[in-house]
Amino acid sequence: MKLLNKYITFLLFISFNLITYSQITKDYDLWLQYTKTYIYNDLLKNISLDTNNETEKVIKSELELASLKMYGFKPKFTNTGNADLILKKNSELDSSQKNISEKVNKLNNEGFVIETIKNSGKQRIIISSKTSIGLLYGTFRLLRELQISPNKKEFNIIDEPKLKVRMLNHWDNLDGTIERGYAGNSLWNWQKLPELIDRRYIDYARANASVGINAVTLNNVNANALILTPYYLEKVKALADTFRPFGIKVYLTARFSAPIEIGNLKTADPLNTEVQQWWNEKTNEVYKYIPDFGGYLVKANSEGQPGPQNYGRNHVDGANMLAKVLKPHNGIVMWRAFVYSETDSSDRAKQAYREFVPYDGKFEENVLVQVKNGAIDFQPREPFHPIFGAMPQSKLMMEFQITQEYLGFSSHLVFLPKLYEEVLKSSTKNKEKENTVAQIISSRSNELSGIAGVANIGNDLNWTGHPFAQANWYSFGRLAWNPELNSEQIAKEWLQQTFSNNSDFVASISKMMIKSRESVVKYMTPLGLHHIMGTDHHYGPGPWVNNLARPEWNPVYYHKADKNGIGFDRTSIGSNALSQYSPEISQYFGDLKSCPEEYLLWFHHLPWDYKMKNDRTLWDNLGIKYQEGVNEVRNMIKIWNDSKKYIDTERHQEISQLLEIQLKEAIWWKDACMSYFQSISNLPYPKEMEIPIYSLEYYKSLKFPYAPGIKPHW
Ligand code: GCW
Repeated sequence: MKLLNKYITFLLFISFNLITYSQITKDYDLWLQYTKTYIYNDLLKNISLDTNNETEKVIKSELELASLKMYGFKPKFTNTGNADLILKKNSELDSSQKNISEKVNKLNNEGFVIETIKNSGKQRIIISSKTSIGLLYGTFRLLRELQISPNKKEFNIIDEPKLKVRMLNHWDNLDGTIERGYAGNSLWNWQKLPELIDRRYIDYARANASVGINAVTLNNVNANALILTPYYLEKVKALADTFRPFGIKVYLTARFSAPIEIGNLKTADPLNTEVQQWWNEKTNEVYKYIPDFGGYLVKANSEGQPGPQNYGRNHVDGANMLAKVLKPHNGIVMWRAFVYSETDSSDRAKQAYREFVPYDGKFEENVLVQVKNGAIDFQPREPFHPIFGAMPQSKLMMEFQITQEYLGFSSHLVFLPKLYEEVLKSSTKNKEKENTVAQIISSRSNELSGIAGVANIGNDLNWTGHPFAQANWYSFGRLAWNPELNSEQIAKEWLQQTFSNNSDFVASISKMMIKSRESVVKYMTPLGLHHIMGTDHHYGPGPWVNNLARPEWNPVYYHKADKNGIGFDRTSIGSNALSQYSPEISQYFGDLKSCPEEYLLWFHHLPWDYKMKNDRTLWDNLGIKYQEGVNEVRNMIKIWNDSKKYIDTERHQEISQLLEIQLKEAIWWKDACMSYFQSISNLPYPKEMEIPIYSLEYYKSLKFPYAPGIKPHW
């Protein structure tokens, strides 16, 4: 009996570990699951590929892994024209493949062609590009196609990235914490680098390359100058060496006061020759470690970061000084436009435009001005930043946030491409004219262009804290490659690769993902409300906060609710932030008849009894929207429960549990915000709305000193 018990315990132990192990690897493997397919496909049996460089070795090992997992065999690598799959640079294609070579010739260096040809009576696939990196992208593309459509045998794909720099911005600190990180600590183990190359660095690079991300800034924009010292540069070099075969360049943030902090100079004035000399030497030193170093990302004169204005200089002086020292090395500067003045008491939404637009056309050609998608700060919904329509002579780079600082951290399922798409598709002139944000940031011929996403990646086993947050990393990469892609398509292909190819599953869950962004807007900041979250950590609602040092830090500054009404008047009789848009757009948002309800309180201050399109008052609609948000999360839970049979129990359960957090917090947002707004409007809740569970005092009393993403208050 005793022996039997021991045996059962042993079995339980084994099965528990197997379950845990499979969950861990599935979560860990991201969208590169290469799930076993029972459709026998011999496309990868014999592969012709040179392995002359590190990138080609990466291609080989990815094909081996994928083939083994999907089909159960390892491909044979040959060097003959008889292979099933032939990977060749266009310079190496033979004369019979001239038409493929012509197609490749028209593409940029990272573009590729995948084509099925017939020779010697057999079908073969050719992947061709000008470069090995292009071949790597082509390989990942083929593997995606094979996962999405296991039956497919004929390919006719031509593709190339529309943006040059497709970058993740890690807000990782040298102490291992991540500003606004909700998926654990930093991946970069500075202590053990450069010797220890964690397997995760390689898998991180694979994941990035698979969606075309080719640039990473390793450290926080709230920068620490120490990253530029030899002690760290040696470690940065180890990461750069690891990422290089995957086509990924490393960039660093440059703390503007570094010449003082690590260079022993008295000043960091960009016009001072000693300072210029210091940056020149420092930059040369960086390139000795990392010959293909990408360049510097700079947050200057923003939220306490030092910058040229400390010396009476301006953004152009600062950016161009760095651009000049990077130029000989082909490096670039990404100068952030996320600024709001410590002294300017006017509408914060207007300040970045004011500081930057006068300098249009003055930046060096290797400077990208990095602009957040909206003028405030990564809110669940913001109209596009007016700078996008106002600096035609400058190179503008988009900054999106992938980490969910204002969108429920990594506990809420929110599919962000809907937000990205909305901004990218926004027309800066008028609804009809071709002048979208996507077009503005895309490459004009061969010029420098870029897009950055603030990473949501940490050392959690599943990388992103929430399995569905992996979709945001994936989708950011896909949209960076082609900002015109459709978010629904991206959701579907991500699901197919990550979870299941079952068409019912993909149809219902992609629909749920697509709706999720609007749901979070509804239960957090409906009808154009914004910036009403808790102070510092930004966790949960805090619309009542009114005691912070600067007016624009306080939620009350943004919603301006009083007994008569609510909303921020940005029309000509208000702050006139609308004047920063083109006349057509300004008219569109400014006129109550055309302003979409989604942006109403962003641009208008309206009475509580203002009649909306559904003939109900603004007050009623506020409650209705908050409730809809909550109801939609309930519906997500239902849809997710119904999908149980399609995927593994472990990930299914994990996501169900996370959805419970989302529901709890959606109700909290609704209850706290509506209780607070009711204390001002003194109106009865609309009948559609469930009455708040607790009192306003209760919601106000909640404190979260250990919320993730900030340095804890001990
Ligand atoms: O979104 C805000 C964040 C800060 C961040 C800042 C920025 C890195 O709350 O944590 O700092 O924006 O983008 O610089």
